[in-house]
Amino acid sequence: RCAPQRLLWIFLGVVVAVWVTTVVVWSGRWKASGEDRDRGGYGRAPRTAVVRGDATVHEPSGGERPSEDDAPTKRRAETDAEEMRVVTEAEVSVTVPVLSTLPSSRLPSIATMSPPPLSKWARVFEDTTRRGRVKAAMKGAFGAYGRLASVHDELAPVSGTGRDDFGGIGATLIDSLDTLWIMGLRDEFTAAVAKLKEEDSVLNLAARGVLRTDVSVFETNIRVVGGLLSAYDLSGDEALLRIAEAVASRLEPAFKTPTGVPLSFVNLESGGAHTLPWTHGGSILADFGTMHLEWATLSNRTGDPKWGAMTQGVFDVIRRHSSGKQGRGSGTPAGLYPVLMSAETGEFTGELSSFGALGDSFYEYLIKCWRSLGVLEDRDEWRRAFDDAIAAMHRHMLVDWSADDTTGQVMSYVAPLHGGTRQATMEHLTCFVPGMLVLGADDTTPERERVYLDIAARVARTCVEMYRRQPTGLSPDSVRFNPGGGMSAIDAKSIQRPETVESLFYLFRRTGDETYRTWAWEIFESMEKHYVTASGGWQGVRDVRQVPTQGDDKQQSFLLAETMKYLYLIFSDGDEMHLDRWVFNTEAHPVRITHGDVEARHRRR
Ligand code: DMJ
Repeated sequence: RCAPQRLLWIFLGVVVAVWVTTVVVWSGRWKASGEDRDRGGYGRAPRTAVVRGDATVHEPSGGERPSEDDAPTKRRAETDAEEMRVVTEAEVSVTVPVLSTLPSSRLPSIATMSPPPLSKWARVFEDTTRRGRVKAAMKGAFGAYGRLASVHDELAPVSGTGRDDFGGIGATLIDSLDTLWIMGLRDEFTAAVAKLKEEDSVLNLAARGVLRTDVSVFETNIRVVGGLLSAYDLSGDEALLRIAEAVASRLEPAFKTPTGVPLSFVNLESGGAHTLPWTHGGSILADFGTMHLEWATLSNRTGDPKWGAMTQGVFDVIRRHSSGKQGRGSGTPAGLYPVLMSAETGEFTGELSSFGALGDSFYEYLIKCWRSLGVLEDRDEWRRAFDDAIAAMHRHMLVDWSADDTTGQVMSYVAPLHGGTRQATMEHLTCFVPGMLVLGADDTTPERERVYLDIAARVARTCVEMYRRQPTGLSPDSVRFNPGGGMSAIDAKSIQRPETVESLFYLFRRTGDETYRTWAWEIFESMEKHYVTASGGWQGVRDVRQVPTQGDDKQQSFLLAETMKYLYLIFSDGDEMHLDRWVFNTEAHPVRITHGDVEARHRRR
């Protein structure tokens, strides 16, 4: 009897439900598109990001280039209770900057970042006091350079003059830019950029090819091209990108070899290129193998594919010619590479393979390019080359030589191989290895992750020990490991190198273990005690075994680019230069991680 009435009520209920749903959906869409316009109107769709309980997703908001100082929008997972949870984000994408002034044929289309990888970084917070001390040290060192050696490559802080060991192109000024920016020293940054941009600045002369000087292709790439790219990514000043491209074009003649593998030095004016006499015509692995991060980034930012194509070509030669030489002939185990190569034939030469001088940053760039370059040509090959190298290093080079009395922590070192024979030595340069392994431990199998982090901790402990065993608290440049757990200096100088504090920075960001900060602080205090001179500039120490110390009257440009920066960042909040957003080149110049298809579309034909 009541059926018609009940049907009418059901019908009215459905109509009301449909109406309410429509209103809710449309008002949501209107609101989202309004927010999108407010961000600069790139029309990106809202996305959903999955956030681990301990992770922070903090991509910068929309259309403008964000800066670390601008307090980017941080969206924290509100509770650690859940292991994983889903967070709806209006947008988690970043626009790769493009130059609107470039001819349209060279413009890459806008590439969109994928959601950031689910890295396992610890949540760490700023230590304001210590960070402030590092910043003050940077101010002192940079101020002395500016007063006494401005636009020279480096400062001689005791003589009060400049030195030009990198071709006289103002290496320290360029190397310092991003450190100044990150530390919030914006007046100094602005003044430095203005000086570099002057029509007749040494950098502009170098970029125009009117400076008749030979420069190292590697050093100019990591310091100048890398430094300018980083300053561009941080500040958005397009002039810096243009100068970086012009400098790269002065390095380009070094690549004009039968294989496309560059020679080590090039004349900025004539383009004449050569190798170092002691290499007997060989190019150096750590030189030609440490360029792709910068040159692929240059292609990405300018839209000109040729830079990345040239250095991808070098990787192709390395892979093509390595298999024949590994495991036989040179005595280099499969997975590792001799440190010299003929640019004529592409054949590896020499007997040394090493994670120290001549080899180091080649291995570092395998993992950094894999992790950071978005669509990387032969991407799996880069990762495989890295994992193979670490497996070979583990098997043939890694030695446990002692253990910490208190904690029981095993200490290991990474030895170089001569003709396949392991040497009981390690250079301070090799102390970058733990940091590299922390990056390699991300986004891999649980087993590899465990092994990489374990080796990283063991090698880092040795590097710290290299400092602790000296009366100065400074590490020798290279050491020998003696039977019975002893260590002696081979090269006793200490020249403000960054590698140990660099690794402590990565380990701290990954684990949140305060021990790494404590060790970094010990090192900083030793450095400050022995390096600072009356002028405020810093100098190296000739023999770390002797107190009082004798200085070397040289303030390294990498002190300002690397050592100061990593020390500052280890005492910073984990969101500052977050490692899911930035990759540091081998001179510690951060460039924004690019995900997307720009490189793929502009790939060499
Ligand atoms: C820096 O110039 C770079 O880190 C390079 O890769 C090798 N090491 C020096 C500083 O020690």
